[in-house]
Amino acid sequence: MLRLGGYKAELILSSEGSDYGSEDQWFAILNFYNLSFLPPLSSQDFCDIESGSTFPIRFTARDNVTGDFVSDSSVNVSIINITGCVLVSFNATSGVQIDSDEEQYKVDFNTMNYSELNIGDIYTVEVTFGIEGSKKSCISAYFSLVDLTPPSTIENLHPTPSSTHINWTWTNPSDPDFNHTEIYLNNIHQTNTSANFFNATSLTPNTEYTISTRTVDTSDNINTTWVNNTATTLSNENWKNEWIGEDSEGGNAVTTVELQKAIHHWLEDIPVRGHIMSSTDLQEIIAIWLSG
Ligand SMILES: [Ca+2]
Ligand SMILES: [Ca+2]
Repeated sequence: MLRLGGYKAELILSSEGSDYGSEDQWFAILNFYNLSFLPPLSSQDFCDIESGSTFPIRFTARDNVTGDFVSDSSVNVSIINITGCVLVSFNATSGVQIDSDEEQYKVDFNTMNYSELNIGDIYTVEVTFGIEGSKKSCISAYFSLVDLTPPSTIENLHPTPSSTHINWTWTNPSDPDFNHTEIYLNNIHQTNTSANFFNATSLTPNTEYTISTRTVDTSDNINTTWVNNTATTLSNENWKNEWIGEDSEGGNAVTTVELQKAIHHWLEDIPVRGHIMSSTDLQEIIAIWLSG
C-alpha cells in the first residue's frame, strides 16, 4: 500500500465498502488512542521548520477511556514527502523516545541529515501505532521546510575613484544560497547584482559618494547589516600634477619625456589620474613644455 495519505486512501476505500470494513470500524481504529501533537507541530496548522535545524517532533497518546498516558512501543513516526515517499521512519528502537514522566513521545528530526529535503516543499509527519494492517491509531501533521537565515555580508568593499566614476569591488559571501547584493548610492537604490563590483558613473569631480550594500539569498532573506564605503571622486585638475606637480620629473616644468607621455595618454584615451585628456588639455601641457 502506498504510504502517502495511506489513511486517507483507506478511508475512501472503506466508505466504498472495501475489505477495510464499515466506517464504524474505521472510526474505532482511528480512535483507539487519543493522539495529539505538541508544539511546534499541530494537526490544524502548517508548521514552518527552518532548514538545517533540528525539528522536535512531540506528541502524546492517551487511553481513550481512562485518559492515561499510553506507553506503546509499536509507535512509528514517518516523514513523507509530497509524492508519497517515506524519507525516514523512526520507531521505539530507532529514534522515538517514550518519556513516561513527561507523558510524551519524542523524535528529534535533524533536517541537516536529509539532503533530499527541499526548501519550500511540504512534508507529512505521520504517527501510527500498531502494525501495518491492524493499526490502533494514527495522526498526521504537516510542515514546510523554510530558510530563515540571511546570507553573510559582502567583504573587502574597496573604491577606485576617477574624476567622474567610482568603481567599487568586493568579495561576495560564500553562502551557497546567496542571490544578490542590493546597491544604494547616497541612499538611492541603484541596482541588485550578483557581481562583485559596481561602477558608479556620471559623477561630479571632487565629491563624496557613499555606497551602501546588503545581501539577499534565494529565499529573499535580507542581511540587515549594511556594508558601506565613502569615497571621493578625483578633482579634474589633479591630472595635471602628473607632469607639472612639484614631485614630477623636472618639477613644475614639463620635460620632453613628460610631453611624450602626455601625447601618448591623449592619443590612446588613457586616463591620467582618472581624467581623460581633451585636445585643450594637451595644448596646455604643450604650452608649458614650450615655455620651459
Ligand atoms: Ca539562507
Ligand atoms: Ca614635470
